[in-house]
Amino acid sequence: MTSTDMRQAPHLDAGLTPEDLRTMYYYMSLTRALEERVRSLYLQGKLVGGVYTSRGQEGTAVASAYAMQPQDVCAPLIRDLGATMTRGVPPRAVLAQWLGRVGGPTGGRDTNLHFGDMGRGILAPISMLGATIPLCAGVALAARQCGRDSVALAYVGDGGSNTGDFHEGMNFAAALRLPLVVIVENNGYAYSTPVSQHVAIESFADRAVAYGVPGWSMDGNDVIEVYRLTRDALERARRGDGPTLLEARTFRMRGHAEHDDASYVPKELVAAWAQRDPIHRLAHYLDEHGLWTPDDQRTMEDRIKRDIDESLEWAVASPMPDGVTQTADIYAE
Ligand SMILES: Cc1ncc(C[n+]2csc(CCOP(=O)(O)OP(=O)(O)O)c2C)c(N)n1
Ligand SMILES: [Mg+2]
Repeated sequence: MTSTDMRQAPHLDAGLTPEDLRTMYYYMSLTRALEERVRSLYLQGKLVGGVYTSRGQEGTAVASAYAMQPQDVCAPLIRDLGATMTRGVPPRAVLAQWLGRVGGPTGGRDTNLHFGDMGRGILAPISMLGATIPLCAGVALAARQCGRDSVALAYVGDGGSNTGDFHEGMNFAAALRLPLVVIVENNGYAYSTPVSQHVAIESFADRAVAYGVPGWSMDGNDVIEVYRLTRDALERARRGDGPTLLEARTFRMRGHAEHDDASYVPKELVAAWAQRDPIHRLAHYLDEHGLWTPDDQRTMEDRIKRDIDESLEWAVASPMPDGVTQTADIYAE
């Protein structure tokens, strides 16, 4: 037996079953396929507003959400649709939301950006970047005060982690040892500004020392690593050891949004990251370890396509809001 044979496969070390890996693959692939469909609707002029996608970052969103417990609360941003869907929001709700239809979670009063699902522990994104860190610190404080066994998980971009809110929220949560996990998604850019031009640190995990909490950097395109470290951070928080700051090293494979051709991103950099695509990597891992068959993959891809086709048909059939409901849920009766 060689030393390679004697090592346990990484998914076994992380406590993941083949079924877990296939489920994560499903949600990553569903996220990408749905965003591709949305992009095509945008190009046809069938939806209004910007189209922001998470292409290349699905591994971080899906694997971190997969590590959460149902009673946990998360605050996904625009690159975290995979987390929203892994927590159970169905494609039809997402598509109706993007199309501004009554059937969407906000009843057609917004399009893509600001919807959550409190029943599934998903806070709606806030446009002011960094604001979800103190918000999630508050959610964590409330959980502790109410005796709930729940952890708050906030996602933030590399750019968003430079805001005052981020530092205040982190420090507050650390001082009170609140059950909070923060994932900084270092995707190389904040709009058109490369990371090397907006911070002087090597790793966003290094910031943790300033708050007195652990900081762990992970390969954001390796679902097994993201799952394992997020789960460990959630467990630390759950047993009362306080916050953890995680950095996910990943890459934004498209422009900031579809109106941005990202011509400022060097082509070689995109090509290098394409080699590390999280979906292809997991497919390769499943092949290599014999954890699925070509038929399993085909069946899954067919199911995703059918599901998106049917969801889109349902969303298109859902009416636009009539205007009368515009102020609903805004003012107290
Ligand atoms: C406090 C604040 N400043 C600026 C903006 C404008 N803005 C929206 S997205 C964005 C870039 C965000 O970059 P990053 O946090 O790295 O997230 P990414 O888009 O890469 O996921 C900026 C500057 C904002 N929404 N909020
Ligand atoms: Mg970024």
